[in-house]
Amino acid sequence: MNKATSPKTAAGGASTEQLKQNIIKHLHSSLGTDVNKASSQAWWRATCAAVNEQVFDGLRNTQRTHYQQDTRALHYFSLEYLMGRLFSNNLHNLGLYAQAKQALSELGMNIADLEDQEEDMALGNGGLGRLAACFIDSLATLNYPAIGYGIHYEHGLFKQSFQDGRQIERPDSWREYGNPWEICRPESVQEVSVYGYVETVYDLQGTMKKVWHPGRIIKGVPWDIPVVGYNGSSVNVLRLWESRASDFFNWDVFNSGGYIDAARQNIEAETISKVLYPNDDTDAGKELRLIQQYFFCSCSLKDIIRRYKRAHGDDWSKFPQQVVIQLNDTHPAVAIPELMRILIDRADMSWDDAWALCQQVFAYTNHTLLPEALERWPVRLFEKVLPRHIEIIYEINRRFLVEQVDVLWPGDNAKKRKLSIIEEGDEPMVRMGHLSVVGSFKVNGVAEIHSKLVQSDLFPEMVALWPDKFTNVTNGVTPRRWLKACNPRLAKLLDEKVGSGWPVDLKLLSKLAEFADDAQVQDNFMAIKQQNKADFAKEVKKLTKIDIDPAAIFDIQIKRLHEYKRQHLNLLHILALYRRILQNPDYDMVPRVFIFGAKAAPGYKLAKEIIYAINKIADKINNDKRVKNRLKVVFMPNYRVTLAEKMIPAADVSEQISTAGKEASGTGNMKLALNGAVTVGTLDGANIEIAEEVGNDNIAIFGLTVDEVKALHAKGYHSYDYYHNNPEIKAILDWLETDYFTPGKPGELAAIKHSLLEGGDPYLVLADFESYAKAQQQIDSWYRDKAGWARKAILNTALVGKFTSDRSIEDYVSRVWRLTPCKVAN
Ligand code: C3B
Ligand code: PLP
Repeated sequence: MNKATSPKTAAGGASTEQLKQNIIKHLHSSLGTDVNKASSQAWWRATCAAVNEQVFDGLRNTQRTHYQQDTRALHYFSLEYLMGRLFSNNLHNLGLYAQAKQALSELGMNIADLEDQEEDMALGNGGLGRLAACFIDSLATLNYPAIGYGIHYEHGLFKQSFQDGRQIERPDSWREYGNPWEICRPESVQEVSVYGYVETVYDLQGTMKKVWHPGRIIKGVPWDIPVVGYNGSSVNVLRLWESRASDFFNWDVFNSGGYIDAARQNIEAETISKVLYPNDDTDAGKELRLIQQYFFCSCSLKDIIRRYKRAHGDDWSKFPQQVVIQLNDTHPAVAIPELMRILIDRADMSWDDAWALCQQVFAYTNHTLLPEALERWPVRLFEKVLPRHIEIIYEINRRFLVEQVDVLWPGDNAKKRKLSIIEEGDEPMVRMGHLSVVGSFKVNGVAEIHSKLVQSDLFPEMVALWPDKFTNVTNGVTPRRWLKACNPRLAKLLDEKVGSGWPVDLKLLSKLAEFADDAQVQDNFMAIKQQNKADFAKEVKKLTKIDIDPAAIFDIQIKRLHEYKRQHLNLLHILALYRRILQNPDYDMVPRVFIFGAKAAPGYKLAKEIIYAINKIADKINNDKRVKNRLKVVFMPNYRVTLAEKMIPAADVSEQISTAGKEASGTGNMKLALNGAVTVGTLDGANIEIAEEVGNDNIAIFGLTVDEVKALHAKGYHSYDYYHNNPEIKAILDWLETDYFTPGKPGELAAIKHSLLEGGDPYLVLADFESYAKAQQQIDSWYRDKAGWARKAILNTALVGKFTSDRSIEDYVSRVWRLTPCKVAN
């Protein structure tokens, strides 16, 4: 291994022997058991404790260095962090994986069995939460002072299973028996107020002051999860807040005999951090969700201010130099009026000074254009939950309309209505996107095309007001977790071919392109893919009892279930293939296994119907002898980070088939390409940039472009035309209404047909069907040419170096955050 880039063995350079002794020490002293009777859980925990000795050394060093150097730091505010497991990640980042594997093996344990003892930390829904997890990995790796703030949910994203093909949700209790990676910090508890009323008072000089008399006070208890950078030098922190009642009992109520009432208040306070909302679009309107947002923003701001004051006392002038806060979508936008409140009501700052400060601190990332995901909160709800904040929002809005909008568009009331942070109507609403743009110094989208659409379609007037405010930062993924740790065979080949520096300099992978036509490298590359597929086939057998053949094309669509992501387009094409096979028993196709992984939001009916249809159709096809194994369909239950880590290295084909303009970026697309899968995709989100990098010969692009989608909608889209004009589409949709796939129960799968016909097919599934089927045909013919396919797969891995989250972070640093790396001495 190259010395300059190999991860250091962590502090003290633990040897295998030391590690063994430490694991046994922790079996004894932390777990109270011994080698003869310890369970796998106990072995896992003892190993975590041994690893933590090194993690905590790094944490202390990092915090000391940042404190001594009084560094400017990034504060990432996110309601979601989809971390997955930390065991192998921490070992890899500390450079200890091989030693730990060896140490455990000498102790008679298999490291993979221990890895399976860990529950996923699934405190997020999908792309947005996983992005946050990749970003904090890169921030630590690049030695940027940064802290992630969020909620310490007791229950993460629900666990999914299938009963007769239907999704069943069960609660996720990821830390039922405690989580070895976290540290409770009672010394940094914060209190947060909600409800109540605002009183206007005047001091002796006659100056008006607003006094908020809260109705309830909640305690925020921080839990710190160390975030170990690759090479172990910086260890940053993810600080997650848990809610508790501010006093265990409300003594007044208790003393007057209201024991039950007092206990109930306790439960209500704890409810705030109880569960993650399982929607990946919006839950606006739900009081608890607004309280969650405010709770973690308020705790985090107070934490930041506490730390700032320790170094700078009451001198606020350096605050914007020291603190930058990134709002991960609008979910934490209430931090803007909260900081204003703290500065004005608590620090006695003038409005102008407070606002000037706020506007230097916040930056906002937009992650979606979907109208249902743009958060809007009823003013009524704000008045009830955050009565002081709604006043502040009104004042922010008043000044914005008078000082900005009316200056650029004098007397233009339509513009004012459109730009107002408060949407008028029977039920006035607070527009959190508008608030975020007005209160931030930078606004970015997450892929080139998305950032353009944010500017042209979502906030064109804001761009006219502040052209320099808007920018792009294309998403990325951490190659440590998403290649080195999850695909060790490929990682080894890359070490050999391009050197071992690629995990921190992913562009080095481009050197692999030189070997794209080298028969030996092609064989090696495809042999690795084959082994990964064989491993995954065993997993499929274990979890679903379905046999799949690793010689077939593994065609994978993994992501949340959403109409815009169009799993049903994939399904219609599967039905088309099945029908062609039935009509022509000799139908010639390369055997293909279509594999899905997706959770549907529990309240999203059609999404659940799509899951049911895929499962029912899979049942039929997988058991139909006439298919002769040309076609298999598998729906993996409980898609999550840990499953993604097994699926991605085994994929030949990556399905990225959203309606153009709807997927802001995608990050699964990057992970699959990085692991050598060929994308079938629309010109949407980051697919466009992937195509630019890998070249059109190495990706199967299909479908309407963003402009064509707009033109079609403008002209008037009639999905019935496609139904009537394309006999294959008609036959497939009609098939769904029969009882062919649900014997004795005709119509059980009809919801999909109805959404595409009577429902108007809002995501243009039928419009893109023909072009999609052609792209799939293309994949089939590409795959028949073995060397040609190997070349494409290799070039996908070689040419997607741009999509490391390290590059995204450097883009944020230069375009938004202005941070300086801070090397931490061991
Ligand atoms: C997602 C978007 O849907 C993806 O296109 C994007 O890659 C990721 O964010 C990360 O930027 N997203 C999400 O997961 N949840 C939301 N509420 C909004 C967007
Ligand atoms: N869910 C999990 C577990 C992931 O790992 C990812 C990204 O890889 C996503 C969701 C987001 O997938 P996509 O970008 O395809 O929406």
